[in-house]
Amino acid sequence: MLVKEFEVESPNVKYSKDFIEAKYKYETTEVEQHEGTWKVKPKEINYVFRTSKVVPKLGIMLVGWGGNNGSTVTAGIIANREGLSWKTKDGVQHANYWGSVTQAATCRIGNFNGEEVHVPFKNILPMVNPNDVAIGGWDISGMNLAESMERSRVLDYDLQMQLFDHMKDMVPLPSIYDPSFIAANQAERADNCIKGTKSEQVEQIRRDIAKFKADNGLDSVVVLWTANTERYSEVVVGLNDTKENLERSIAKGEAEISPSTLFAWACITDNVPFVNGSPQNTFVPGVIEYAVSKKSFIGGDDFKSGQTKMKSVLVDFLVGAGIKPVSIVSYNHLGNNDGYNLSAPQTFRSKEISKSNVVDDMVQSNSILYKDGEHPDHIVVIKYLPYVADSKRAMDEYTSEIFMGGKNTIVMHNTCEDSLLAAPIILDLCLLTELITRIQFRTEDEEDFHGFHPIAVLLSYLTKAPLVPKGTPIVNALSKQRAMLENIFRACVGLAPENNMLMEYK
Ligand code: NAI
Ligand code: DG6
Repeated sequence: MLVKEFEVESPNVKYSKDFIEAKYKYETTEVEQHEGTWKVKPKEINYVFRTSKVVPKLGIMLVGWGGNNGSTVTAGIIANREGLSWKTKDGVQHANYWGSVTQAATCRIGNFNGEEVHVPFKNILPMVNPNDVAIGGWDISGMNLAESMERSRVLDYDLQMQLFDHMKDMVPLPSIYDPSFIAANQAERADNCIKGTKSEQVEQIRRDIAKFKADNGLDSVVVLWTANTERYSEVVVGLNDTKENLERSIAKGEAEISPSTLFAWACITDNVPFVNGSPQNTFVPGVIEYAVSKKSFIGGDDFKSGQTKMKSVLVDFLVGAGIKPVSIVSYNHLGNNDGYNLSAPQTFRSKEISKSNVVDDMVQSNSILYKDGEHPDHIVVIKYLPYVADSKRAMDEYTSEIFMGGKNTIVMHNTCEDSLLAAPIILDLCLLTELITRIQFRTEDEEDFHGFHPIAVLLSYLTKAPLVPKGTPIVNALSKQRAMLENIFRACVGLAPENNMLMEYK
């Protein structure tokens, strides 16, 4: 059963005009070692969560707006807003937000007369409706969004025809182009670039955001990088290792400061949340230090859409079942501009890193199966094949050691338009980022409320290589990432975590 709206009735939860305030008992454990014995001590911490109910008028600005993801997410929002339907060879299709955890997934909130009751994820806390967002952004290609949509070859023709007039006047703002960071083959589309020094480019991005906000009467803006994958920047002491050094390097126009780092710097300067949907190390130490000092949200890296999502489910299942994956071979071919850019070794390397580190926490969680330092063989191959366009093929082979020396090999073949997987993730990242800016909390010992850490770990479910503050465990397992998101939202309305114990029926 699906209920759309609910209110929690509890002495611990207060709803006022502007806030939902919930007292919440967080139960955890402390592990200690005393003279060779381990003690595990249950511990309770009392929190108060306060969520603003005032949903802002939100703007989303995409870097790489004219790309496959950018044009697809824009088309999807307009199609939903306008309630469009279109004909396909399989019948009439209606616009939807499938693939978005906030818009198309549910959470269990209880049981009514023996029937499980669920609520849309988006209705646990007040969230921006994606149909209401203003969308804009930058691209080094000046093509308008209607033609970009055509160039992408992602959406059905009949839908494209209906969207054309809505999108033909949407033209990306000029962007920061630095050929040394992306593949040389991208030069042919770079006709819309900001001139000037690195400092002038940063100032231009800040002006663009301020103008977009003013022109559209927005309360807040989230900026998200869905532009081409860059190569890694070198991290060098004195160059980008601290906030001060990075600031000086931007002022000096140092060559090793990437366009994505300049975007992040501009956003942090004005406390505009910035999310990185690509794998490169935009968040060099100097950026992280700046974001933390300004309490400005940053999140990333690299959308987790298909193959990696499966991996973070499958390896978690195998290792959690006491089965030992020993070989993981992940092969991809795709024919879109992302694949073209990734055909250069330096940009491929960024993607290889983010696709390869995703099983580490699961392997480390089970030293019955894996000796210290032992790891499955894991290889990632990406090939550019123009004919298949955005319809990426991902083939995976997982070999595991099982009972009594046996071997088990699982093979998967996934075919899907990559941008149709990424577009709802882009929406979720922006909507969730906005929401976490409205949540404040304190422990019962603290006087003042404060926000979450500026490194937005709550976005981990949506990213391949979650960015976390130093010292925070990196969680890659998809079910744990989703549980973190859901349970923190439940805490904000005073509900216990979903524990699946079902004691009522035992
Ligand atoms: P795309 O190549 O179609 O779009 C990227 C756009 O960025 C292009 O229009 C390009 O002109 C523009 N661009 C390049 N450098 C720029 C800059 N400095 N400033 C502004 N615009 C710039 O690629 P697509 O398929 O949209 O993917 C975008 C990014 O998302 C890629 O880095 C890709 O690896 C990443 N990604 C995509 C996933 C998917 O499922 N589609 C999943 C995970 C990550
Ligand atoms: C080749 O794999 C192209 C990449 O951009 C991926 O399609 C993208 O990163 C999605 O990866 P995954 O592993 O989440 O499917």
